[in-house]
Amino acid sequence: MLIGKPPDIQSSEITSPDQYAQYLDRRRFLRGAAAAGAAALGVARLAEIFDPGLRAQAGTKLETVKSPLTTTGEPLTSLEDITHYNNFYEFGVDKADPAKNAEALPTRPWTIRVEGKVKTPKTFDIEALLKLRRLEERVYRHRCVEAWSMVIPWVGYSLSEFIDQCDPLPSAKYVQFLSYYDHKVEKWASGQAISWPYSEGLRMDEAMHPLTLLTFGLYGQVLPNQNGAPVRIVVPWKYGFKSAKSIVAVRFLEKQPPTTWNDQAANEYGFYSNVNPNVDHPRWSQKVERRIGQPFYSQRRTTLMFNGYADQVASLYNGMDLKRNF
Ligand SMILES: Nc1nc2c(c(=O)[nH]1)N[C@H]1C(S)=C(S)[C@@H](COP(=O)(O)O)O[C@H]1N2
Ligand SMILES: [Mo]
Repeated sequence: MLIGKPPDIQSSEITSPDQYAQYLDRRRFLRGAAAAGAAALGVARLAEIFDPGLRAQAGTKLETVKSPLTTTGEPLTSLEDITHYNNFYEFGVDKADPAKNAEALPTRPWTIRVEGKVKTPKTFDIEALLKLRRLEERVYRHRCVEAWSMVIPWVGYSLSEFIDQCDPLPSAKYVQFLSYYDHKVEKWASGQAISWPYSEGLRMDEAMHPLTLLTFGLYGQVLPNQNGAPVRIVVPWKYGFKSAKSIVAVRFLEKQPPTTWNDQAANEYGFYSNVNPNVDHPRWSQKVERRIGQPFYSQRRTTLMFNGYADQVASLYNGMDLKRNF
């Protein structure tokens, strides 16, 4: 039997989370039907019956509670923009590439390896992580170092809840996050001058801060692959590149870990990378940002210190020169 590529709905036609879910349902259905060779059955749930793993895919609803740590009342960026204007270099360098290519990412089975300065190294399965704590919906501002921003309703719980399960030793001063990397899957990565896997890191107190989110979803649904499925980090007071996607390992370390963008250009991307309008990037200003998806007359906004989270996080950096430690 021959079933071709699912007839792609133009992404411009997708406007609401519900429509997006329907679109994904349809794709899952078609895939499942192809696998079963039973398209004629025409049952929407067919895919799930034949492949329970598909339930874990983007668009699946997640049960959430509202979080008091939702820190903005600004209008949300549309699901369309959040899922079609991405940085995920493993799947290509253009903003539109991850939406086209990240379908190749196998999000099940999935585990996170915990290594380094811990009582005992362990491996956590994604299903266990999803059940570890109640999932919260948290709306955060998202500020890319490229001076654009969004407002995103993430789903997850504080990374500290996970770190507590890892039993780090007192000697653990930093945490490193490593993203999934397979050059056969992420064919777009090998042509780039980056040494994969994507690596990011935080100081232990930053990682333990309640705002730092272990993230499983957005808009009440499982993360779309292009946004870092099935699990990623979100650190809302730092430039977006600190928020590693699709993580497979968490390492507790005594020393500051090497990180991808800092390795690329240490003078442009510091280890801390706190959003700071007073420290310009060598090639552009960080004083203003362009809010994606807003009408042109309201796109330009003043960038706020620590991306607007100064009240919560400024004390982490007491006594530090933030121009030197950029
Ligand atoms: N593994 C990995 N993680 C990554 C990136 C990447 O290229 N690879 N890009 C970073 C950058 S620069 C940003 S702005 C955010 C973008 O997240 P979003 O696409 O969900 O908005 O992911 C960050 N995490
Ligand atoms: Mo970014």
